[in-house]
Amino acid sequence: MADSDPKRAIAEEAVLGYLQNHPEIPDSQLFADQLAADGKINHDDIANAIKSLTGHKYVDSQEITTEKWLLTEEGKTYAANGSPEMRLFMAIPQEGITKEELQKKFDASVFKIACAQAAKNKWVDFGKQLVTRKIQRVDDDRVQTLLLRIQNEKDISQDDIKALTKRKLIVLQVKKGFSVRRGPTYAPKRKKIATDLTRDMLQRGNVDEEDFKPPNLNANGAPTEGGCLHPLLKVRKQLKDIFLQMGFEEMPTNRYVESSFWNFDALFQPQQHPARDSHDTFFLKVPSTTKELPEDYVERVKRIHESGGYQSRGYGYDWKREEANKNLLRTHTTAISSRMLYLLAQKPFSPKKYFSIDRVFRNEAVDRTHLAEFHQIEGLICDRGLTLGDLIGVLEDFFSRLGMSNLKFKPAYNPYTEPSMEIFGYHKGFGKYVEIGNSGMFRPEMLLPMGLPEDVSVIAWGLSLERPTMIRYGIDNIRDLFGHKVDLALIKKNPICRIGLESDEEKL
Ligand code: FB9
Repeated sequence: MADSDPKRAIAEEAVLGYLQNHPEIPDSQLFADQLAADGKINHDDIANAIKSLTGHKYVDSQEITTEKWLLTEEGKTYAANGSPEMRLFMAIPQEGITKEELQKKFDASVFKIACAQAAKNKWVDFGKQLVTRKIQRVDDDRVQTLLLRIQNEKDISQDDIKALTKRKLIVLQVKKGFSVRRGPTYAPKRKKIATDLTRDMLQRGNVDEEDFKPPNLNANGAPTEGGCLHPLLKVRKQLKDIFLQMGFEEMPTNRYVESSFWNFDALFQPQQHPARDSHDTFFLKVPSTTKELPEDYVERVKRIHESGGYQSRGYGYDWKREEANKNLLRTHTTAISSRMLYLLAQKPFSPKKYFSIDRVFRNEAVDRTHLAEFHQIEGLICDRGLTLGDLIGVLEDFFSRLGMSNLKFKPAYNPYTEPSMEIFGYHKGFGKYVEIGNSGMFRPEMLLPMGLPEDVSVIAWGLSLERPTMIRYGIDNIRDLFGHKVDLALIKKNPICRIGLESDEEKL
């Protein structure tokens, strides 16, 4: 370091050299002023040298603060030429003088001050006609005297300091500096200290003569630019753990492209349902239609839509195969639930608890909480004789693990569940109820055509991944969480996610 910056080297040499035959440098400011003569170095160089020499224990140094009163430009003129009030007094002849006459002798700003001060000192009388002396003579131009004393670094009383400061004739100069003494490893010259053990040293075999820089064990290591998880993935991990702890298994959601059949028809969602037009759904141009569907099952779905069955009267419309064949970007992971339930029905029945967390796409207006895609979280339990009570029970268990308690349920409508409920949970952080999801019991018109036994019912619920993440990380605009506008700092520095496990102050 020293060798790279010549000024530093000069400053170090000056400090170490001076201490060779002086016990200390009492004030680095004064020391620098003496050195500044040859203008090569200034106090900053000296200060940096002292800091670095202190770091290597060549010297011991204490920070000192020196205060000094300096005259302002105005103060300097008064010190040189006398105070304006004194000069005014002197300019008034015994017989007095008209103000106009007197004014001519001074420039405006000074004349004003002179009059004010002379009046205050009761030296002068400003009559209607004439300006006259109130006293015969003024012995001492106190202001000038005080200013000169300061100039000669002599002390004056606090009151005088206050008066002169008020007249902006003096200012306090505060200087930071050091007092320096020889340190434990003092040497007149800085010894080149080795920072690393090198091959040459080993070859030269004089390692123990080498002077090694003491390792700075408090130095921060090189920042480890390790990977970091996007907050969404942290919350997703939390939710996966909750599902796995509750004995659920994850459904394979690695297919964004879905056929209308599995995304809508299999869920008993009628083909004229508003969600099935391109205003809400992204339909694919290529490949625009699905290749194969389980024909016998399709037949049963067609029938249940057209004319019902299983005590349902269906929708009574003309169901079109080509509509079901249309490919789209799935609008919900419930499309995967329908596939998995259909597969489950193809073998002897065994109860199942499934979950999915993955992207879904909806052609919606983008706003603070909605993008054209979000991550849906879905849970379903398929078993004999499940009731709405079971659904409510499992929801209370699930959301309690997310720190949401005393849930409230509001009747809702989904084409594929009856009854359906919107779920509301009390959020301590917000101090209010927030909508935390939707749920219901899959309709028999969905389950029976799949081939599931009559007494098997399926309870299910869904929520988004973005909402809990925004709440957990205090993000109020979804565009700050997901997409090209995300600021990487948020990704790099966001706290661990322990939803539901947070202490109160952690709660948002
Ligand atoms: O996530 C939502 N809210 C939410 C969830 C958790 C949370 O914080 C947690 C603990 C800290 C806070 C809020 N919602 C669902 C509710 C609203 O945000 C809603 O306005 C937006 N919804 C999305 C859909 O928007 C069009 C969230 C998304 C949603 C809605 C319904 C389902 C899935 C996602 C579903 C379903 C379903 C129903 C029955 C059967 C199967 C699936």
